[in-house]
Amino acid sequence: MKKYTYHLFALLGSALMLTGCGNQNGKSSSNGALSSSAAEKVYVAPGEQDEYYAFMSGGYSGNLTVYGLPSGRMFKEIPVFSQFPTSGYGYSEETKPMLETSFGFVPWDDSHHPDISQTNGELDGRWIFLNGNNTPRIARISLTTFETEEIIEIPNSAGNHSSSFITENTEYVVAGTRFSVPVPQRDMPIDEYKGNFKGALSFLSVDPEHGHMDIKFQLMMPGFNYDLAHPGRNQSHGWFFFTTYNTEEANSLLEVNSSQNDKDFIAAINWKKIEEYVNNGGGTKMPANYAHNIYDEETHTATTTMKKEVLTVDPSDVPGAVYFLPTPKSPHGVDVDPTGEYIIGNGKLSADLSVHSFSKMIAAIEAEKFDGEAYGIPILKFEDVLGGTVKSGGLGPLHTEFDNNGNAYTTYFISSEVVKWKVGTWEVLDRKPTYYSVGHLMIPGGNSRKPYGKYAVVMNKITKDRYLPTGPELEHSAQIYDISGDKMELLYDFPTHGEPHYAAGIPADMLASNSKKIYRLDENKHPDAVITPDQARVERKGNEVHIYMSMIRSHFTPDNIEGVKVGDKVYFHITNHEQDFDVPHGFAMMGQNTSELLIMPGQTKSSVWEPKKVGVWPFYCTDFCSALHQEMQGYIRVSPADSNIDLSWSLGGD
Ligand code: RUQ
Ligand code: CUA
Repeated sequence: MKKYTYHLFALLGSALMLTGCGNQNGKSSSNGALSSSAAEKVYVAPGEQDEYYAFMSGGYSGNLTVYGLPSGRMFKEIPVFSQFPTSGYGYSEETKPMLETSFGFVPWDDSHHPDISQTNGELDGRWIFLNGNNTPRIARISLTTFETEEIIEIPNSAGNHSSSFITENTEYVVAGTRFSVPVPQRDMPIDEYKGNFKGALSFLSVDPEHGHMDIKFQLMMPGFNYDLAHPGRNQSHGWFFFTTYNTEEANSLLEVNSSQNDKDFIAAINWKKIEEYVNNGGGTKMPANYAHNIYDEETHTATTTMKKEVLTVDPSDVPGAVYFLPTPKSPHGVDVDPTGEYIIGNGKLSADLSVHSFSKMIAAIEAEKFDGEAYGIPILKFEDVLGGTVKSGGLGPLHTEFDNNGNAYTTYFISSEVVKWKVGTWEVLDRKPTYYSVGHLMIPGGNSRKPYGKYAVVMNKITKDRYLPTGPELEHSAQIYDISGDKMELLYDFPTHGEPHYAAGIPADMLASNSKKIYRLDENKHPDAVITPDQARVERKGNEVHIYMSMIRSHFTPDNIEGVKVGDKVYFHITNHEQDFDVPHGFAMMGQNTSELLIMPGQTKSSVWEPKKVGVWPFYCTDFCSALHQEMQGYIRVSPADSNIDLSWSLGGD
């Protein structure tokens, strides 16, 4: 039996390769079919601007990229979980703490799901959240500075994948574990997984004013894999839905062993009920160790606090808070429609799409119509909660988003297509091929109460022949469809950096006018800032040398420094005195074992240099800032460790 199933999956795998990439005959149909109006629809003339921002997760780049829609032009890469030499993020002394964890400095992660903050279920444009999958973390990025402002580590979690999704008023950002693990972590045989590992679903409260995150509670669920999540909205606000797979609790060869059960579950969590329980003193405080890193915009500096405790909740202690909805085998995405009534959970190996009904779920709960329980959690009956089935003929449904006309759009990985269907009638309205093997899709506002519609961006896992070849590695590919008419129209392909799993889109006018232009020098509270050039100086403290420097077009103050010795630890503290938009200066020191610093107008950044060789070593500005950018340079004289050259500094001989 085992062998048989194994072969079945091997077969399915090769079918996937065939159908996934078999659409390549599309070369003529995919290109030739495009009308000239498609070109017009994505053409943003020189000097004009895009209609939407799209924030694409950077996957294994650990970062977040910012694109314009409909043009598909990339505007920026925002460093989040990865060191980023382009700006010095994670290299500068101020930002190194952002990447601290309980495992020490972790300069990389795998980010999957950006989600924009909401008020009353609508995008509000304040922050965007992003998950770190590998070393479980959640980041909050400001949508005024487009900088990462906060990262919190998630204890008791592993493979932080069903994250980072937010509730209707940004009450919580939710982080679920993909891999269940021993809680607390301990040395134990792997094959004792079943019944002993736990799946932590973490609810992080978000301070409404500053956005600061805090783990309010962790729900300790059975040891399944919690793959994706989405909040309820409107009538289902107060609930959160998580897909599970591996309800078999297998610990090896999951491609076979976790596909034994005909149905897995969507876990429905009444977080309001648990919140109330916790607010009344419920839950168990558990020792933990996790990093909370906050970047302060006034001091331009991040600090790390190690937190020592987390509040855990056992679902069986809060009756009525957690239920399981049977869902066809190994579901991946779970998506809730704008009305909050329908919960779409997809068996990712199936052809049909089952849709759960929230009101039927509530009715079944009230009637106590259960079909047994799992670890004390009641299981509802599939038929009792089934709202409808989309019979589409596609294969491998993954993710669904919604437009503003009551339609849903589902991606099918195995048959490489996106299928449009009507919410409520379950009728398939249209289908279009994707090139190739689509994962998520994104419609601006498409996971809120108020989708903006107009465009759908699908994110493909395989790129193949879409662009000129660039060696074995190709960037992933996104495709934009016009969804304003009855039929979807493919408009454009554009490459995306890293692997964009999910994305979030928002109308440009909600962000553009709030985008920060400079940091005001008179508000700079960095303790090592040089606010006026006469504060520039060099100080020695034992073998530490601190250089307090300013920069403005087109010189550093000071630019000649002597008296530094081999064995010293030299700190550069550099303040950019520009107060004009779009005039950063860079700083790079020859032989320094770190990246450049890219310093924004009014900002202070620091880095360390341990000179190893005697000589006169140059530094320079890395960002072409004026006609005399090449003149923006300086020298540091490094003398032997035992030299008695006095410390001195100057600019233009003074
Ligand atoms: S996903 S594998 Cu959101 Cu479909 Cu990460
Ligand atoms: Cu400053 Cu180039």
